[in-house]
Order: sequence, then C-alpha cells, then structure tokens
Amino acid sequence: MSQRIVIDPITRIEGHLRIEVVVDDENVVREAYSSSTLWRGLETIVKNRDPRDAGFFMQRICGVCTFSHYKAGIVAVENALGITPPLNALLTRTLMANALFLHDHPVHFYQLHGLDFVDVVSALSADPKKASEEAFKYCDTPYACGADKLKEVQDRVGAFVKKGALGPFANAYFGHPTYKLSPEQNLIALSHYLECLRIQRTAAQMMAIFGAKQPHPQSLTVGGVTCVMDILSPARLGEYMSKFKEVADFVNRAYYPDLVMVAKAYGNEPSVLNDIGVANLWTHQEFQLSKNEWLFQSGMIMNGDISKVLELDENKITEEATHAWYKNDAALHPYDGEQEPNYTGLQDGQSIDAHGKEAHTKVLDTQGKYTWIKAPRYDGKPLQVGPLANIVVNYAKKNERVVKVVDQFLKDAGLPLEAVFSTLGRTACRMIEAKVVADNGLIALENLIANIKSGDTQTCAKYVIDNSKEYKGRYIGHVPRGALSHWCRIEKGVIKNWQAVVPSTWNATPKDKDGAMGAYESCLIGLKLADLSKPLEIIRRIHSFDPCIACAVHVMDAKGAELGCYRVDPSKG
Ligand code: NFE
Ligand code: MG
Repeated sequence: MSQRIVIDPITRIEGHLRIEVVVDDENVVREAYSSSTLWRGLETIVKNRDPRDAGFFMQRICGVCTFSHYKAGIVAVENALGITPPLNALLTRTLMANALFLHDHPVHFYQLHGLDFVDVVSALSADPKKASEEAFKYCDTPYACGADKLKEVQDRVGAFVKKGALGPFANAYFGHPTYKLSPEQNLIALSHYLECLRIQRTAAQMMAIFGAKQPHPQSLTVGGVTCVMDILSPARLGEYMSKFKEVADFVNRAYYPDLVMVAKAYGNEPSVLNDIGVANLWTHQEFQLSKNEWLFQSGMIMNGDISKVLELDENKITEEATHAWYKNDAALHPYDGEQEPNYTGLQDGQSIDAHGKEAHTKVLDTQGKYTWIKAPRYDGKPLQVGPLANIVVNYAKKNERVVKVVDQFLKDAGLPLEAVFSTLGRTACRMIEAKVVADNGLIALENLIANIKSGDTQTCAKYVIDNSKEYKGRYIGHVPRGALSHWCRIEKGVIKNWQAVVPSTWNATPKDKDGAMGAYESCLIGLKLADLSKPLEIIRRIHSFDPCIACAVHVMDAKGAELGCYRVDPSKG
C-alpha cells in the first residue's frame, strides 16, 4: 500500500516550499511533487514603468540574492538599448558578485544545509582535544579548532540544550540513523557554524562598500555604476581587499576542509549519492575579470555526457504552466511570457503525520495544477542549474581555475568524478564554486585599479531612450543558485513585458505537459527512507539545491488583496 508524506514548509530555505511524496511498502519514494504555495507579482508590477527603474523593483524578488536580480534588471535594459558600460563599472559589478557568492554559499552550508549532515546533539558528547587533533586531518591550519575553543563551543551550545532550548538548532532530526559524522567531527563543524555567523557579516560589508547597503544595494544604474567615490578611494579598495581576504581564509580553512570531511564520511551513504535527477546541466558565463575574460564560462551538457559541451540557443527557452496555477498553459518564450493567476487549490487526502500515522489532510491536486512555479524548459526538456552544473560544465571545458580545485577536492575526499552527480556533489560543488571565487576574485580588483591608474575613470555610459522605438533585450548569467535570465520588451519608453526565469524555477519546476519532472522531483524518485515520520533524507536532497522559492515565484496574494499599508511622514525623520 502506498502512503503519502507532506513536508510543508521545508524550513531553512528562502520562501515557501512544499514537497509531497508517495512511498511504497518498502519506504521507497515512487512519486514526488514540488510546490510553491505563495504567489508574488514582480513581473506584473514593472509593467508600464520606466525601464531605468526595473532593476530596483526586480531586486525585491529576493532578500538573499538581491544583487542578482538588481544586476539582471539593469543589464536586460542595457542589452535592449545597446549599451556597453565602461570597464570600471563591469569590474565593480564583479566585485559585488564576489561579495554575494562569498556570503551566500558559506551561509547555505553552515546555517541552512549543514545540519542535514552535522548532528549538533552528538557534538556535545565529543572530546574537544580529540576533535582538535581530528581537524588536522583535513587542514594544516584548521579554523577555530583549538581544544580550548572547541570546549568553549561545546559549553555554549550545551548551556542551550540543558535549558531544553535548542534555539536555532531546534526541530532537526538529530539522532537519525543517516547521520555519519563522529561526535568530534560534528564539533568541528559546529564551531564553524558559529564562526560563519561572523563571516557572513564581513561578506555583507564587502557588498556595502560598493553597493551602499546590503541587502538591496543601490549603486547600479543603467549604463554603469554610481559608486564613483568608492572606486576612486584607495582606502575603500583596501577595506574591500582585507574583508575579501578574511572571508576567503574562512573558505579555505573551514568550508573546504569541512566538505572533505563530510564527503569522506558520507561517501557510502546511499541517500546522498546517485541522485542527479535531471542530467541536463546548464550554466552561463559570469564574473568578468578583464575586458575579455570571465571566471566561469557558459555551456550545456545533455544527459550527463561531459564529453560534449553545447552552446545555448536562447530561442529554445520556454515556460509553460500545465501544472502551475496560471491561466495560459502554453509553452511561451520569455519575451512573450504571461503570468495571469488561476488558483485551483488543494484537495482532501491522507498523509503520514509526525507520529508516523495516517491522518486526514489537504493534499496537492497532482493530476491538475499544484504550484505557483512555472515549468521552464529548453527545447522542451528540463534542465538542472546551479553550482553543480557550473562546476561540471567548466570542468568539461577544461577551465583551469576550476579543474585545479575539482581535482584537488576529489583527491582529498577520495571520490571519483562520477560521485559529483549527486546531493553530495551539489553540496561539494557549491563549496568548490566559492573557493574558485575566493582564489580568483581579486583579479577583478587588480584590473580595476590598473585601469583607473591608466587614466580611465569612466563609470557610466551615455545613452538615450527613443520613445518611438521598440526594444527587446535580456540578461543571462550565473547567480548563486544557477543560471538566471531576465527578458524585457520596451515600447513607448516604458516596459511592455518583463519575464524573469530564475534558477530555483528551473530546479523546482512542476511536471510539464509530457509529465517530465524537474530536478527537485526527479532526484527524490527511488530514495529509501529510514523512518517515514522523520524524512531527513528528503530534506537533505532538497536542501542541496539551496532552494529559493521567493525567487522561483516572484509574482502578492492570489486575490490581489492589500497585505499592508504604510504611510511615511518624512517630516518626522
Ligand atoms: Ni532568492 Fe536567486 C539566486 C536568483 S534563486 S536566491 O541565486 O536569481 O533561484
Ligand atoms: Mg518568471
């Protein structure tokens, strides 16, 4: 007899994600459904507005990758108007992207996903001295892992637990049989969890040096950047460099060794292996380092065949809505995309409760529409995007900066390349991507300084918008969760249509008209659960994508109801 498990909401992510699976008598997942239960409305909001404002609206899609949508909103308009910003502006944008990735990836591993691998309760029974010695197996100069330091970490977290308040560590499935680290290894990672809280502040400050604030920086403008005084200030550039080095040091001495430790411990754990889901991988070039060089290159691999890297044909991208709560089901190119809502609701059903018993509940209408996320497709096929796709494509293209880190990591972890096609691989590739940025991110800074010294102090290109003309343009790039594109049409000087096709939309897509699953759904098929009331293995797999459902839906309340009303009186400060 099959049984249904509903996980709603999936926590430690951004936005609202619901996962439903159907398991057989052996507790093996046979069907999986990914659903966003919240609708927003950004693409509708920018209609008929001045295209120069689009980036400011678009970055409100998300509070995590705000810079991604800001830049995408600006670049799509630049592309439509035929503007090439000056090199200083392009390199400054790279410095801001460095800050975003070096913030986002460590936070994902330590604060969001790491506790799927790290058992905090187990760490409390570790021997701090032994743990300190253990840390040297993964790094010559371990980060925050002296015996005294580890004892202090244990005492701090132990005091929480004694009060019966696990605080940020509450509601995890600690003690689950698929946790594989020893108490000492758990303690090492726990120390880095706490250190990462400090490091993320430093990374946010890096963004604010050029962006004025974080989240939602505000120094990009159509044509270039406005942070002229910061770019021309040696003190500001020096401040950026020292913060960058502080974060890079954490990546090298904590994040990298912890992933080696996790990969060794989980190298035989079936729930994190052989679950690529969708083996069509797509990434796009990002991190401009100089006039003609980018840190990561573009490419596409179909059916996991890394001997052939294809180039994107952007005309083949569509979004359809057979199983999404929108009116028009048809597969439309993003230049012609639509998002008129058509909410059909949930239906009555049964699922397993937290005690492992069947109980009456509302379930998704899996034959009909079941999510606010659209179904993006390439040539009619689902794609997987993200650090795994980016690292594998760049490895296949022999991008030296990537090959070096991948080969070292596989050697240190004792894993074959094929092991990367998995949850463990997604999690490791996110670290590898962060390390490649940490190892090379200052090239853009050096080139920016050299360019300014050569006498070029331009930061913005001149342009005019001809209201009698029709324009269309797009941004395609790589952001922390994968390939992102924004598409716009401009008519009579205002935005006629705007579509964002976002990484989490690609990965969290529902089925399409042919029943083809996206990466979240398909990676769960065949997964065997140890305990139906504690579906840690499902959460671990889904977390490995770093879901951002705020980004994925980006479209207010289904009825368009007012959610809040704020009146600001500037005279009151
Ligand atoms: Ni809200 Fe985002 C990133 C974008 S999402 S986090 O990275 O774009 O998939
Ligand atoms: Mg969209």
